Amino acid sequence: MTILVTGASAGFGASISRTLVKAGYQVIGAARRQDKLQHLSQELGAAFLPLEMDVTDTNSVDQALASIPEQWAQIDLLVNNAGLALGMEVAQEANFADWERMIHTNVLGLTYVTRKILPQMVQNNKGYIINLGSTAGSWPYKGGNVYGATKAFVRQFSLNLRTDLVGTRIRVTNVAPGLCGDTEFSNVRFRGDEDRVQAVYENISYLKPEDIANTILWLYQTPAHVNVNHIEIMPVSQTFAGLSVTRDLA
Ligand code: 8X3
Repeated sequence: MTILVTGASAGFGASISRTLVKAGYQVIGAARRQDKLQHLSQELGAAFLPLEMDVTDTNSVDQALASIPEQWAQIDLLVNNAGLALGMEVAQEANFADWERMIHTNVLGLTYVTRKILPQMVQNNKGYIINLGSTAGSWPYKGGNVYGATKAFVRQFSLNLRTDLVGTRIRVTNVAPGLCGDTEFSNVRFRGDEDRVQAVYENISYLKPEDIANTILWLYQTPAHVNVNHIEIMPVSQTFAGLSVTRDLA
């Protein structure tokens, strides 16, 4: 039984791959950056198969999936982890190219990989799809505009998948993490602006990638009759802000 993790070269994806290999599973780690995947491959050994794949390029996904060796080809768990946030400007000032790239990766990339893998799972009447959503998909925040909307898509797509899969044994979960550090998330979002990145995590006990990886391991190991539809995880240091009201706005 094989697990396919997208965005495996760093952050959540690398941690999920590590945790699942250590738990005894065989993991295909898909990503664009081959140098990083090779490092992970050296670390994890024969139970890890690095796979060059750009989820935003349908040809790349097709070729990558077609190149999986026979003994790895039966995907039992797909972890749709590849995704990113770009920028935090308010909508009226945001860079449209950033919006396009987030939609392309977080929405189109995730749906394309899912559409490719799902028929095999349905044919076997067995499989599990775990999508990486975000608290940003449920809780709006300033500057979250399109990033949050892509993650709301991921949450609803996960629920709708389960609806289509009625009568099958295929499980689907949306995993929605809140503030998490020790990943490239904020470096990518703020384009390497170290001061802004550090400000996000200053004096905060944030979630670690291992927290998410352990959640995914737990989900995968729940009994076959259990389906967790949606799981949201925040660090204790984070909670809700409530609605905002502007006074004297006639
Ligand atoms: C990560 C959580 O709050 O940075 O998706 O959007 S947040």
